[in-house]
Amino acid sequence: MRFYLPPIYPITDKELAHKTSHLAILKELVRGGAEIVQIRDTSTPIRELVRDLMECVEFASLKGVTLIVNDRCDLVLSSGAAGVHLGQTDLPPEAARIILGRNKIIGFSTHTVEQIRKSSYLPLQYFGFGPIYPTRTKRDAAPAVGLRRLKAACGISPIPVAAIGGIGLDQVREVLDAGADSAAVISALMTAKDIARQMNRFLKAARGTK
Ligand code: 3NM
Repeated sequence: MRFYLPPIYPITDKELAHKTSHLAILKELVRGGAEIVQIRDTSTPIRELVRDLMECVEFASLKGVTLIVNDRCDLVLSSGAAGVHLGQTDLPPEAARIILGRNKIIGFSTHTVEQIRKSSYLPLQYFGFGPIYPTRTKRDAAPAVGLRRLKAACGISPIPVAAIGGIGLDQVREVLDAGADSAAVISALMTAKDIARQMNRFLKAARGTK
């Protein structure tokens, strides 16, 4: 499967964005130029989430945007999303691959260089690696790993790496310069007054033209 990981990887959070649907956030992100979006939700009742997700998938396919769902392979299949992002304590990637088949994207969170080394043989399209900086968005986040470890992780990874955790506009260039293919961002996008404009600023920062 061909997979391109764009330089900015936005992740939705309805609470931080003060929005009632992921669709509303997705529309803003796409207006700002997003090419990939992860829908992340740990609290919405499943039936409401499924409805929202169906609309997100329809919108994303209309716009040619890659839609990834956090954690839930069942929701990926039922909605027709492009793939799933898995954490270390979610369904193992091998099991997810059996469920999803060959044509879905699977991303996998890692927090140490050793985890990347041990996961190199897995059927994945990209790694998440972090948190690079301290973050308050994920309650059970691992200790911050910093740029030196990010560089080491990118150096040994056979697949693209999305750096995550505490990344704001001022950190984008340094994580990309350390070797990351992408900067994944939650709070610095979701808490912006104008999410579309902020998305655009992040893309400009990635290009070094902010
Ligand atoms: N995963 P923010 S850090 C969802 O280290 C998530 O795997 C992480 O949010 C990891 O951009 C994180 O607001 C939170 O710091 C990222």
